[in-house]
Amino acid sequence: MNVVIIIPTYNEEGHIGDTLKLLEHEISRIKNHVFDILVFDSCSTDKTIPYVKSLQVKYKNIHLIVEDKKSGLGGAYIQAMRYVMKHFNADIIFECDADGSHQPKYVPMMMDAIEKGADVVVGSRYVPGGKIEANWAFHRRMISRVGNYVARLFLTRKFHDITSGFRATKVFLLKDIALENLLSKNYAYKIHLFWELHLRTDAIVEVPITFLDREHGISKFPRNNMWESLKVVVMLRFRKLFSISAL
Ligand SMILES: Nc1nc2c(ncn2[C@@H]2O[C@H](COP(=O)(O)OP(=O)(O)O)[C@@H](O)[C@H]2O)c(=O)[nH]1
Ligand SMILES: [Mg+2]
Repeated sequence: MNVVIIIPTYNEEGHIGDTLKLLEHEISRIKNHVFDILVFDSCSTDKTIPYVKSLQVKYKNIHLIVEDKKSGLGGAYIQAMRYVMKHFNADIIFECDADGSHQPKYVPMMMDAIEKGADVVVGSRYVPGGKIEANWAFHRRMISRVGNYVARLFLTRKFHDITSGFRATKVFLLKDIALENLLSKNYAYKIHLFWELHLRTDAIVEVPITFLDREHGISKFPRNNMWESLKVVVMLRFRKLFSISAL
């Protein structure tokens, strides 16, 4: 299969080098699939962009797109996914943070789940065996826990980590979704995208991961995204209630 790992970046000079090198190490050990990495940057003002460019000299499968104006995490992913669907012959798209929280060592396990028939694999912090390292900032940990709790309460109890940002998804599903119409262009896009995916397939598997805290830089999670996430959850429930069709 052809796999593209999308890494969104905004000022990740402290991490992007290690993340890319670790990913290259993991994917070099997987012989039966072809991997590309697409870094989608939103005009980082630090050394993220030159750092990625320097690694492109060594690793020919690293691609870089820099958008003109910061459009938010969802905006970045929507553009990156549409680019991949247009320009790569990809079967699988990974969503993966740049800051080391999503450990590349889980990529082989996630690909195993795909090989066994999963359409969507979620790196899950909230299934048995999964965890978040204790040093993740208290407020960030609470937002994640409460966000997941509310999303599960209003949407579906079937899954445990609806807001995980570490996922592998079959492209045929993404092609069926009008990504530009997702209700959020920021972090809450994850909830809506997951909702649309679960309407289209039963083959969603959660695999346990240990989520590490970033060692450098700061979280880019905008505080007001808590309310946006709540709004998205309520709107999705409302749509379901009144049988308003999926995207
Ligand atoms: N391209 C792009 N990436 C972003 C944006 N906001 C956050 N990111 C990236 O999304 C990932 C998750 O962000 P992070 O700050 O670690 O959020 P947290 O872990 O949820 O607190 C990181 O790789 C960030 O660099 C954005 O506006 N554009
Ligand atoms: Mg992070």
